[in-house]
Amino acid sequence: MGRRTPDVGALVAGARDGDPRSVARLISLVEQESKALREVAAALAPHTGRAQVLGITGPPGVGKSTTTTALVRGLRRRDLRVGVLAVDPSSPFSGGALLGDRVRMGDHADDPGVFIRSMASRGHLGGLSWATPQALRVLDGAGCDVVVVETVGVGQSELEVASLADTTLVLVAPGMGDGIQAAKAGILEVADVLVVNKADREGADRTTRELRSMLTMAPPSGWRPPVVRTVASEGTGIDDVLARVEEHRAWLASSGEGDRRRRVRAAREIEAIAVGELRRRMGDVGGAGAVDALADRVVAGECDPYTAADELVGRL
Ligand SMILES: Nc1nc2c(ncn2[C@@H]2O[C@H](COP(=O)(O)OP(=O)(O)OP(=O)(O)O)[C@@H](O)[C@H]2O)c(=O)[nH]1
Ligand SMILES: [Mg+2]
Repeated sequence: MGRRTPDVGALVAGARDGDPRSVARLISLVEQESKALREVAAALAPHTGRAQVLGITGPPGVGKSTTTTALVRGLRRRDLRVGVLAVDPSSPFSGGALLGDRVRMGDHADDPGVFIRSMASRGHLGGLSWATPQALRVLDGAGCDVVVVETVGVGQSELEVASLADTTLVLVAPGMGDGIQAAKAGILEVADVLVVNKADREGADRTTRELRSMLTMAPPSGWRPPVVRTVASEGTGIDDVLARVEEHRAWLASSGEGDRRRRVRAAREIEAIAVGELRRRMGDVGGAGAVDALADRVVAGECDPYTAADELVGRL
């Protein structure tokens, strides 16, 4: 990476005009943890807060990418501008596109109303917690009405995506990682809309029934996640999903839950940036050597780890 300072003003203006290169460049600045990010964030701030963020999660192979593509098509038919962030927490930063991403790119390559971007977040302190919200801000500021965040791979990120989204879709398929499994993994708790995808397969009825029976109790929040069946590969049921998403959006607005979620989201974002900054400063305090010297004392029993930590924090 060169020392060339990006013209943030021009990039933000370009992004607001819907120039895909400017959007891509700004997201690259996020990936590279560019020093210009503060300026980018400040320039974007007045233009953010409009986009509706849809999180998509579920076990590997359930049809997340296929569903995302179908949703994008449905949203474009409604004349909405759409951003897609495919986040892969398991691979290192590539800055390039993931395979599925390239496939989908082809689908919408000539459509100026769609921005698609992959981000690999391994290697980032805090993973999704730090970089993804900043990329979301770029897409939001670029005028996307809806941003779909899709996670690739498994693990913690399945749950993390929910903390970024206004509305979280949890995908389940019959026969694989079905209802009970999903319940065990805790992903039902983060679902605002449950999607039984691959409804063309045997067992879809059973899975749907199971899920519905698990969700009979209305949660204290007052929103009971609907269960929708789809065949994403054929686009079947996607309009139904979008209708449920729209209902959820209306409920978020009328119940105050939407504002609450956004406040929690902003608080996490601030914390993630602050923690990153503290780590950086900790590195600056005499480098890693400072921690090593304290570690020696803890090993030798001369000092306990709390006292050592206090000492380190005191130097910041
Ligand atoms: N029969 C059937 N196959 C589907 C359906 N939706 C997706 N598939 C297929 O299921 C496979 C996996 O779909 P993906 O969309 O890549 O699933 P994913 O959840 O994104 O997978 P990972 O990113 O690897 O976790 C592909 O071969 C799809 O064509 C469906 O509704 N019915
Ligand atoms: Mg996928």
